[in-house]
Amino acid sequence: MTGSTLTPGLDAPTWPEEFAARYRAAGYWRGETFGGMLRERAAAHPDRVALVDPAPERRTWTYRELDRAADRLAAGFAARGIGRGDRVVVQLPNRGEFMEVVFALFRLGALPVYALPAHRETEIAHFCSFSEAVAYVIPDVHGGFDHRELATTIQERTPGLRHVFVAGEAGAHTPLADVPCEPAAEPEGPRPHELAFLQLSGGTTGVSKLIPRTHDDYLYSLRGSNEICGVDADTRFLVVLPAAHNFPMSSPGWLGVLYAGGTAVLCPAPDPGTAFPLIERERITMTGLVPPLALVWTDAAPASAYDLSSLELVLVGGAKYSEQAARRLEPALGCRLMQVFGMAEGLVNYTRLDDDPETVVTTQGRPICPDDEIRIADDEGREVPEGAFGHLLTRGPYTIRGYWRAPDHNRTAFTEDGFYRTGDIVRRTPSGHLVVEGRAKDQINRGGEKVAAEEIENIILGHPSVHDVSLVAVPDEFLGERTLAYVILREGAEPLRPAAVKRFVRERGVAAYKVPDLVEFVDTFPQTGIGKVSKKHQRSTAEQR
Ligand code: OOB
Repeated sequence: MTGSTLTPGLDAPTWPEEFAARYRAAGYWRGETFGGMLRERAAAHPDRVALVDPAPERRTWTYRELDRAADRLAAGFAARGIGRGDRVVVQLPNRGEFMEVVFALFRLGALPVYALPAHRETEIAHFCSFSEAVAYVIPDVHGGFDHRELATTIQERTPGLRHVFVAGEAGAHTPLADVPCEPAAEPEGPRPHELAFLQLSGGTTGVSKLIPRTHDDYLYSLRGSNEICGVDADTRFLVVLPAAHNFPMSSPGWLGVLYAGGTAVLCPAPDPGTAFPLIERERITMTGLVPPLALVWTDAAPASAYDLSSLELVLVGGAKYSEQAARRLEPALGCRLMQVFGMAEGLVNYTRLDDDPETVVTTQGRPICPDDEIRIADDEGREVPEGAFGHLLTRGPYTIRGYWRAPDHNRTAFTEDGFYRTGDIVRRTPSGHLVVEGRAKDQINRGGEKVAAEEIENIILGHPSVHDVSLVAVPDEFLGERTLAYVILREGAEPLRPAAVKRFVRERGVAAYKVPDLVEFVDTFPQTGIGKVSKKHQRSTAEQR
């Protein structure tokens, strides 16, 4: 049996022992943990700057300071009963507290559940209740939104949520600043093969799935990414995208940079007006962007008065980057481009620094690891001829074997022999690079932000005037795709305006990027041969509008 084994305590299928042994023997899994990694770096170069949080006043953490902050915060969390295996929903923006909190949790073996700052009541309530979280960590106010009020509502709905910690003015909750205390003894901490955190899936179903990543597997993906991207102790990485997302975290991201002993600089907002002065002031060498942002930077850079000459490499990924846009980046920003096609479930592909320029602008890269197994299959699961396109399936040393506590979903999302069905349609070039041609999953990729159609359809179906709804992607020059909700009203229902549908979704408390961009009322949906809604047909109708 080459499928997967369910290990007690992990709450998810994991790699069968024969694979685990192979990955250890190959040197991918080295028995390190995140807590141990920070401890080692702090011992090796205590005074090097690990983190810079430039706003509102510039704060820095040396490796020694970050290590110590993590220890003290871990001791404070432990004193409040938080320990190994406990889940803690972390919803912090790009601020230094984010890294202090997650390293404190790593040290205890407690599992951060990474929420995005944009998430609202519906998502957070699900993460807290589904993960049976014992604590929730928030900023006070971020982007004009008061997270403390949301936390109060969530706590009322989730009896098991014992603590709310607030970075800033705490109101009715516990100030995060009050938590740290002197550690009495070293916590026992997690084992390398155990879970480090739960990442969120882009999702194709009604609710996001949780992705269980281990210390061993994630640390390997950092090491592999660092080698490919040339990350070392001199790298100064600007964290532009939300730090909780897998791309800015690990491709190579702030965790990769900390692994290498470099410096991560936290960017409070992604616009050139905020980022360019920081690149100049902090002598940034590397960053990662989603395609729409790369476009904005490409347009803004030539006329910018800021000195961007320290930039060596910009990674672009999360959604398809058009070839035309890709060709413009290097001349405009005066640095190298690398495309990255990754997923929080594991597999990450990069173009390489020694690839020829055509490969860099026309492909989405090749896998990190020689033991990343790639299968490109037709609808029946048969491998397609070399160079033809098909469904991408993958298995390897840092790709999960199953979602957390989701046995039913796992049966369809993974093959019996443990391959993850990515839902992406790709082809492989003779050099082994992948080109993303499309998507089979029912998801809209809104400039890197993923919207599961079913999640939003379920919400709109709750409207008393709505009989049926279908959410599809429409092409968009800037975002790549936007969302369009086709709505059939109930017979005799009051006519609705598109704005009322959008407001209804917003008021249910979801991230703003999930509110439909467009709403159209129709009488019927096109059907497939067996009577299902034909989204393919709807997408092509939408394209011709
Ligand atoms: C990254 O991770 P997720 O989990 O938010 O989304 C994964 C999905 C992929 O399955 C694919 O559908 C899409 O996002 N995607 C791309 C892409 N990169 C991701 N589609 C086309 N071209 C690309 N370059 O988005 C993510 C995780 C780690 C590194 C980079 C991106």
